[in-house]
Amino acid sequence: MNYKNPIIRGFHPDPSVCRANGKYYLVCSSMQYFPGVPIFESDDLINWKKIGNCLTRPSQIHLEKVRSSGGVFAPTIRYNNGRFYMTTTNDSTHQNFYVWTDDIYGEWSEPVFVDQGGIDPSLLFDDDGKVYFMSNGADDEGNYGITVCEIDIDTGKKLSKSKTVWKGSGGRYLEGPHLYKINGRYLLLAAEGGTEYGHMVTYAVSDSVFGEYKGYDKNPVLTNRNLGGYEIQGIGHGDLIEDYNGNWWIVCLGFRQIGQWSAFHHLGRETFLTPVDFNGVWFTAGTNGTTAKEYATDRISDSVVQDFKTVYTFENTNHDVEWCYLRIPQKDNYEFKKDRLVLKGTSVTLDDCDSPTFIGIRQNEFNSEISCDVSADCGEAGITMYMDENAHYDLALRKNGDGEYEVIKRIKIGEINYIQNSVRVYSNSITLKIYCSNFIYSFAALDNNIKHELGTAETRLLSSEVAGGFTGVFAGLYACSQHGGNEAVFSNFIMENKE
Ligand code: 6LW
Repeated sequence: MNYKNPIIRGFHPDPSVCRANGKYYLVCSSMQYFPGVPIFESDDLINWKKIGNCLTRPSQIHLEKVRSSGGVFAPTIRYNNGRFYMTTTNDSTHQNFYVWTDDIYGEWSEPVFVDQGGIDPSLLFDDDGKVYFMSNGADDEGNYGITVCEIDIDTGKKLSKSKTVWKGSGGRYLEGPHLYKINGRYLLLAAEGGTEYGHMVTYAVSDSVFGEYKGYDKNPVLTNRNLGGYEIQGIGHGDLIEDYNGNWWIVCLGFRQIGQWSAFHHLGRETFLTPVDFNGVWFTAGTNGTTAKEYATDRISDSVVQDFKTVYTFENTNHDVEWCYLRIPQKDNYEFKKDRLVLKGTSVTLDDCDSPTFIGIRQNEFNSEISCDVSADCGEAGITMYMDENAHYDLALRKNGDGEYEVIKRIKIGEINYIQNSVRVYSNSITLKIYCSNFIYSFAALDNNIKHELGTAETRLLSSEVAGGFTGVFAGLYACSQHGGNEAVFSNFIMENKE
């Protein structure tokens, strides 16, 4: 069969994968968004369905006023003896912890903290029953690198010293460690080069868990850093998986740049699947060590068809699963009816590093059309293409000082914050439309079937290269009001992706 990368599109970075009960499960980072750590399920490694989130209760994760791209960093998912474990870092509190569940469709436990620093924790359940915890932190002697300790999985308590076992192949930002026991040897996978254009996957092997580790002599085993002008960049931070037929793969992150010679990406880091070949102890990955946009593979049956969801509506999405809030939401400000959503605005705006009344869904393709009916009597309510509080484009209905309704288009890029266009409308119930393409967003509004064009804005200015950070653009529905108390009704939401 042929499959296309990325396999999970839009902001889904730092993937980690495990298998259990005949299926595959995958998690990603979620940063300042809530609920935290989305979980996907698959039968074939190609088609992934979002089934929930690991961190669904404020008691599990501190996110209040955390900086954008802080919060929940790279997670790892593992399955052992009937139980799923997800370990991650809250980068804003500098704590590593794990949560567990015996029911992948249910709630996860309260956090169990582990007293080892660094980011990107992972777990190895060894075949002798011991459990190892690793991260990219310092060890008990103050050495930096990939650091491992043994833990008691019931309490999170360390049963050994933390020991730095590998310093990587020489790239900057050694992170994302995952340790495996394969054919009696320990294999340590890591990311180096930083999560941008120099990103890569490297590894080392050892006969014993605490080392000594010998690096693969052709590291990096996987990187797109030399593929100038190729759409897919930033390949790195992977997790190995052996499928149910004995084939090996890496899920890893990467991103799609907006144009061949336009090194900007605004959809965030996404999840890719790369075939792996083991040759005894060592493995190679991808197409000469790179990840391609499309693979023809006989490892997956021809009867598997890759099926991307292209239409998102209120009716066909589960708001608890597919939609996200910023930080910890005030739940009373969100009321879901069957076919509409009522939002109550507060004085917190999209420019604040806080929790405005906002609910968003990831923009997961370059070409997309977004439309929603909005009605509101006061305040401001609309759709935002939101990267973070310093980079967003808003299209909204609002009542101006003279008591008239208008549709505004706001540009917020760093210190630039202005209403770049506005048009008078005669109804307090209008349709907002945003057309997304690689390079521009176009904005329009329909007032009693009269279409007003509000011009365009560049996607580039919402990209990670301009705005910074580790997230990707969301299409968000929002409401705000200087004096609080406005109620806005959203209906007929549709985001439709085009090829
Ligand atoms: C993550 C780190 C990284 O923790 O980005 O790509 C950080 N690598 O490993 C945030 O996603």
